[in-house]
Amino acid sequence: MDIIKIHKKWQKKWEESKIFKIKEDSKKQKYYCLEMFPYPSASGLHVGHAFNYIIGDIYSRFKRMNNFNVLYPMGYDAFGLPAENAAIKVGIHPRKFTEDSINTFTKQQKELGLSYDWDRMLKTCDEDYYKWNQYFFLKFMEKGLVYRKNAPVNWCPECNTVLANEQVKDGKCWRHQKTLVQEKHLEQWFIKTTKYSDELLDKVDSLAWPDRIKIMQKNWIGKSYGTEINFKINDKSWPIFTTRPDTIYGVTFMVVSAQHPRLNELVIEKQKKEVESFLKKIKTLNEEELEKEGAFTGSYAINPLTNEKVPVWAGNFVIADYGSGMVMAVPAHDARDYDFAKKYKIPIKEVIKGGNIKKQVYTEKGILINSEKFSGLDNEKAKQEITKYLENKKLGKKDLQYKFRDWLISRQRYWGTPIPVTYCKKCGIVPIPYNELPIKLPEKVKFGEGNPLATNKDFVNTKCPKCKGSAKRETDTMDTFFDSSWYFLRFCDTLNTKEPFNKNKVNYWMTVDQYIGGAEHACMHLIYARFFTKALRDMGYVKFDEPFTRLFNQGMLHGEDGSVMSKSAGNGVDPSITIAKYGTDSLRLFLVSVAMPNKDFAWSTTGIESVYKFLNKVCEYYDNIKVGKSSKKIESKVNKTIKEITADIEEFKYNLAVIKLRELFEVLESEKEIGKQELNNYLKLLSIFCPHLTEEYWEKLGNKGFISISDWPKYDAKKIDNNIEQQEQIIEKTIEDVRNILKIVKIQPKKVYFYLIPKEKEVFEAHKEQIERSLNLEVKFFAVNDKNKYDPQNKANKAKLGKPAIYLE
Ligand code: ANZ
Ligand code: ZN
Ligand code: ZN
Repeated sequence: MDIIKIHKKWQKKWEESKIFKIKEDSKKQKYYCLEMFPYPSASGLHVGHAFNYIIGDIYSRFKRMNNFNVLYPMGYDAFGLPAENAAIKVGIHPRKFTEDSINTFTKQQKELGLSYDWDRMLKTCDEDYYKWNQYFFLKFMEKGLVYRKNAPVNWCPECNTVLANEQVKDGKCWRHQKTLVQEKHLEQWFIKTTKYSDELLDKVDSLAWPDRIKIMQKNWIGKSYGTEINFKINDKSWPIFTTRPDTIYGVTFMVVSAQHPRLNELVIEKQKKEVESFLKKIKTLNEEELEKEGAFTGSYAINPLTNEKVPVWAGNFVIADYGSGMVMAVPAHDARDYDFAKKYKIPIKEVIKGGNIKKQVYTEKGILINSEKFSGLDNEKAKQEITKYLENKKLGKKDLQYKFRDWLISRQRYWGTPIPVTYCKKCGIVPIPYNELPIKLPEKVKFGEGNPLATNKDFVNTKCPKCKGSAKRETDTMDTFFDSSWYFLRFCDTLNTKEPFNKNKVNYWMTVDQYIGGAEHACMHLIYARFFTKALRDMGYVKFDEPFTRLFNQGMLHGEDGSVMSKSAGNGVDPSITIAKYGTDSLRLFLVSVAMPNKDFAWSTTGIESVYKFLNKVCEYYDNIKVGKSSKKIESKVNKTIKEITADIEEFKYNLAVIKLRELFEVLESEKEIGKQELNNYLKLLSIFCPHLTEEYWEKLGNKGFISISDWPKYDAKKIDNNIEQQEQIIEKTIEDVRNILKIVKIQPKKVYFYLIPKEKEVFEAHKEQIERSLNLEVKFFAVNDKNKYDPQNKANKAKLGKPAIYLE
């Protein structure tokens, strides 16, 4: 059999017989396995992507064979900037560009033998998908979860659009990692994600997700308990947020954000020039050279507890929309304040004992000093006492701050879902009525001259749905993360034309039992999808709180050169080429046999060659096998392997399962005849990794139906003979010992003598052939009490139970 071509035959048969098509079945337990759907790039898949899908496919096949009703769908996150940029660059329409990419993806995915229910395939750029984006947008609007606001926004000059907070990392665009984001003031659409801040935070602990992702989600929401304290500046009250009210006696200056909307009120005439040149300077600094910069405003603040006057500075390290956009600076105990004070020669006052603030900032716990009546208190206690005192005097109060912000979804780009509202001079903002959805993306537009929707008169000019007067359409489109926030719900009912999904279907299939994808989505996608689920729950669409019960992050695939595999690094391996050379089954088996799938590993040509050789041996074996009766030993080994592999797969320890499959194969090979059941079971175990060649031999052995939808083997505990298993281990260990000795000795011996505890002699004799074959040496056994034994070096007295003495000659 040709393992390079065999996938074609079986993929065709699966497709014709629609064996992976699935529907709700109340009698069966459901299982929903989902990989994060891909953005279809023009360059197609590399094996790193393939790895992701193969992990999910193996799991789905396993669950399916274990009699679960498995939902395993695939679709495409098809809107987005790259397609539009390509349109500008090479003049292909984004739709054509995207469709071509999707076709490439689908073809390559099919080649991998993935067991998707392809009838459920969806593309977010299809109007029967994005129509429901518009529908949910309007529903959110009805619920008060959508608003429009003029806000300072992150503008990427490269993307030519606004970005969400989550899409800005260290001041740079997540897509253009070198491009600094600029600040602009624009009217934008927001989704009120912060309504769910607490639930998004609290439910994190209930998720079976990798810890680091859970930590990232928590940090992203960033809930801080602290105190709001009112300082007086120029006779007006300016509140600040602090998590360290215990340090209030150490305040030596204040810092207001350079972007604070009321900064001007603080800058006195004499300081205007200085502040302006500071503001100019921080605009031109790039992130690497970005130090703590500031300028004195000329105003002073009065500390409410000490009545001391401290200078108010403007600074670039204070965030405008966190807390109140102003901080009380305590240079002795806060690292940023410390650097700032040193730089601008501002006094430093120690109020927590423990460090040496002349040399270094002290941020640890300790006892209060220089703090009037609070001196001597432990600082945790002092936080409470000082807050209480401030509350009594009406100078402050307990406060709570979140880092999490509402989701800015406006994008000034073409290739996305049009936001379904119109602007009417008379009626203001008017939502499009549901029965007029979808608002379609016009196909004929001009690219490269601003937002193609804004320059399209046919699109922009419309009638007001309310007064029928002339009106203008919204020309912003939605952030594509909107699309991916509910696609897993649509998969439950992809073809529904009347509603986004049927509630019963969604409640049957959801939640996603196993979600699989990269850690890069830790914040954006996973937060938005969790938000959507909660909002839809509260609107009565779904009955659960969280979309993804379990999350698995696959490891990164590296190229043979050791660096992360990517198109740009030039070390990408094309799965199609690999398949043409070694066959799909070899590729699949190789990708999961090197390491635990959540660990990084490197592509290796010798690795895949070894897998290819192994599979050829398996084929040769099945081509020539004499079906007969299995020995007790084989029965025991097969049952034990079933037991162990079943547990391994359940926990994604695919690589361990593969090792056991290889070991079992060696034992099968060493026998003269094997029973059909054992032969079948071996194929079944192998089938989730190598579904094509196992279908072939399943059929050859005379079985009916497809192995892909046969029952997973059950082990029979009674057939596992622990004695046999123990003996096997001793034999294997002994063989290994000899191999190790052979590595050390210089001469190549011809014979090996074993001195055995008498009761073990029989066991070793029974394995004589196996040992000889493995070592390629002539073998002789003696019991240690055998008077006639050949033992020139008196080794026999070293023999132990389970560890024979060895002599090579
Ligand atoms: C005085 C102080 C003394 C502070 C000290 C810290 C240490 P988290 O935990 O992140 O909430 N802060 C407040 N608003 C800020 C803003 N808009 N931009 C930058 N920093 C701001 O941090 C809260 C602390 O961050 C606050 O407590 C404040 O500095 C600063 F020894 O107040 B602290
Ligand atoms: Zn960008
Ligand atoms: Zn109107």
